[in-house]
Amino acid sequence: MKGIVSRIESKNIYVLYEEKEIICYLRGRLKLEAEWKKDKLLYTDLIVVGDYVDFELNEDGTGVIEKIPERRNYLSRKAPYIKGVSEKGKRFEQLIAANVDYTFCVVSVDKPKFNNRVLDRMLVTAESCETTPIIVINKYDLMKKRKKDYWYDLYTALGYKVIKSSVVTMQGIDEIKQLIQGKTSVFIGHSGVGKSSILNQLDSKINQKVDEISEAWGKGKHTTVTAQLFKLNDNTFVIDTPGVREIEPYGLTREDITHYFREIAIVAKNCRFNTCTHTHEPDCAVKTAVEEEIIPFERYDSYLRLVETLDEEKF
Ligand SMILES: Nc1nc2c(ncn2[C@@H]2O[C@H](COP(=O)(O)OP(=O)(O)O)[C@@H](O)[C@H]2O)c(=O)[nH]1
Ligand SMILES: [Mg+2]
Ligand SMILES: [Zn+2]
Repeated sequence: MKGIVSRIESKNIYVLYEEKEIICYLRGRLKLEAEWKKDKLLYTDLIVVGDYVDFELNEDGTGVIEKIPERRNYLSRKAPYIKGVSEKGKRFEQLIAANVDYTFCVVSVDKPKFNNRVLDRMLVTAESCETTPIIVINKYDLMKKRKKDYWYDLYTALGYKVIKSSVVTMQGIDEIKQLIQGKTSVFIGHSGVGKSSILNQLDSKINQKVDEISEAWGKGKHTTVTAQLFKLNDNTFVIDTPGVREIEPYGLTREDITHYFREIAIVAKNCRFNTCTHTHEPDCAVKTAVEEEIIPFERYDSYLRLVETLDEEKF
């Protein structure tokens, strides 16, 4: 029988089959076969939410997964540093979801404060995993007139799809509802930006817990503990993810990062040296473009900081 993984809680793999969740386990043999995958941090990474799996039903109503599924793509991030597991500061890949069309990168105007570097990291993560990023700037009801639309305009100009949303005024919610039709969409973003709140508005089937105390985001509280997939109709799936402190792209080189900062990639072709790091070299077209405000300073700064995290890892 074929189903789709809707959530994973330690060894229990919940598989959605004909609108029911069936608790499945991995055949022991599979775990052995996967031993070579030791560089993948977690055993749960063998299977991830969004995977299509073949399973056999046991008499007690549970199921056994016989085969590790093939994936069209998967969204992953750099796993947090774990003492004893991450040798010599090396960080592993952690899967977030499989077979993803859209990665909704959710940020908020305020509470928590908008942070463009966090957004840029999510964008690079989404694109480098071959998913289409969609930016959601949530809590637009909290937007001060003075700051209005600066970030919306900036990212729209870069060619991203940007949605201004609010679950208070319901601005943008219909647009999200339309976009997700016929797709698998995963919602990522820092804890407290409103991912679960938005999902609750998309379909009456979804009833995710939302942080009740509005200040909870400040304390790093995570109401959503595991990724959870919802099937809205035969070909529409949405995935809520727990808020994480950091979403950093996994396994990228400096060149890759440059590639995903679209406007920097275009301009960098005109640097004098093709090894230009856009920091101290003469005739750097990127620095010139930043000075001339063709490349927004915030994007340049964000780019440099992301590249810096790569350099740190070499030690
Ligand atoms: N003002 C305002 N508050 C929101 C909005 N969306 C969510 N919230 C609040 O933000 C807090 C965190 O929401 P939650 O959905 O749990 O965030 P998540 O951690 O990203 O899933 C809750 O107190 C929500 O009520 C919004 O559009 N405007
Ligand atoms: Mg949540
Ligand atoms: Zn340069």
